Amino acid sequence: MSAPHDCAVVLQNLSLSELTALLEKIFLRHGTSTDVARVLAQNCAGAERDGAHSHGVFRIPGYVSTLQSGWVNGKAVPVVEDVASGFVRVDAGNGFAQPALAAARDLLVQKARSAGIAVLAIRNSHHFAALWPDVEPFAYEGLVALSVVNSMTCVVPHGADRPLFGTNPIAFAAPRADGDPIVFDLATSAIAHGDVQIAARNGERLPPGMGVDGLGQPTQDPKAILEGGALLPFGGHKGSALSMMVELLAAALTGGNFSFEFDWKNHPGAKTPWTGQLLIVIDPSKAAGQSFAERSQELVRQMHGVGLKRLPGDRRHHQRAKSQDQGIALDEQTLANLRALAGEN
Ligand code: NDP
Ligand code: PYC
Repeated sequence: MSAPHDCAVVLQNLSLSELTALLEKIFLRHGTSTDVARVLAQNCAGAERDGAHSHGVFRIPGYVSTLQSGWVNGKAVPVVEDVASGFVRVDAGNGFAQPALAAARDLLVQKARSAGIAVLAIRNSHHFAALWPDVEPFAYEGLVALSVVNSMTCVVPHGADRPLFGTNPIAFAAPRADGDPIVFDLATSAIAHGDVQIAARNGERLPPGMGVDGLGQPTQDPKAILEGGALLPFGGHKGSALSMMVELLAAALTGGNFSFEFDWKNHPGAKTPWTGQLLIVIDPSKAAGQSFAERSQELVRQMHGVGLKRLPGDRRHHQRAKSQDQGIALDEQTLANLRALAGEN
């Protein structure tokens, strides 16, 4: 959606609340309920603020075309079921996963604090966003959280000939005593599909080992991957095993679709995978010994002690601080496109 940032590009800075309000207007105008618009706008604006560009405003045209195609229900009301002392289920009603999480969140936290651990299984849901926003807030509340979501068939399992898995990210968040939570969020493919689209748009080649063309031959051309080719898992058989685990946890365990089980060809413009999502939340105050947050702080101290300069999540937090200080920079064309989608010009 954005123009490449060269010297001819004029940037405009928006506050988080300005960008959120603009995105909310777009979602509402394209058929979501007010609750869904609020949740998705906050998610997407937060990703842009943190420099998570593959899942920030770049995704807005995809959300809009998906809503227009009738593939997703933008007004779905999630149905939350309290099924066991440590297990919550949500049927997202063919709506987005984030409002389903929001609807079940209080019950999930209550269960995690009383039982020490709780699972949230979301099915019949669409996840088109970064995964870290789903786990990071738990760590700010002193909880440990892990989430997985499957996506759409575009990754060849290690040793196979054809794609089957989704890009299937895993996100983890843990509190620490003296700093922002420890958070990582990674696709189990060698590169996220969104980054392949951005590389194709910018006319860039990919590093080797990311994907194959339509004949199954290695390629560094993002267009060849997008047009009939496929991605590879990261780390060969290891990433492939993790991607398989994500399919099992996010789909088989939730009652959602595997990445290969839905067919959107009768909905031109549909971009959001119709799958499932699993969250596991742990209350570390139930653990033995010194406080978990002190222990995780010690681990960070030791990692820095052996020369580590950058933890996962550090880049986002630096960008977040910069955005809070200077505003969220969008190029003029991107902003004009967003305003047009919001019906502002
Ligand atoms: P990256 O490879 O960019 O980053 C993965 C993780 O590693 C991040 O936590 C990142 O931290 C960290 N990291 C990156 N470089 C370093 C480094 N040099 N040292 C230490 N840590 C580092 O992410 P992906 O491309 O794998 O995924 C991008 C996004 O795509 C994710 O948010 C993911 O959730 C999303 N996605 C969503 C899907 C969906 O179905 N909804 C499907 C697939 C992906 P930092 O953030 O600080 O850079
Ligand atoms: O970047 O791989 C990706 C992705 C899939 C669904 C949403 N994002």
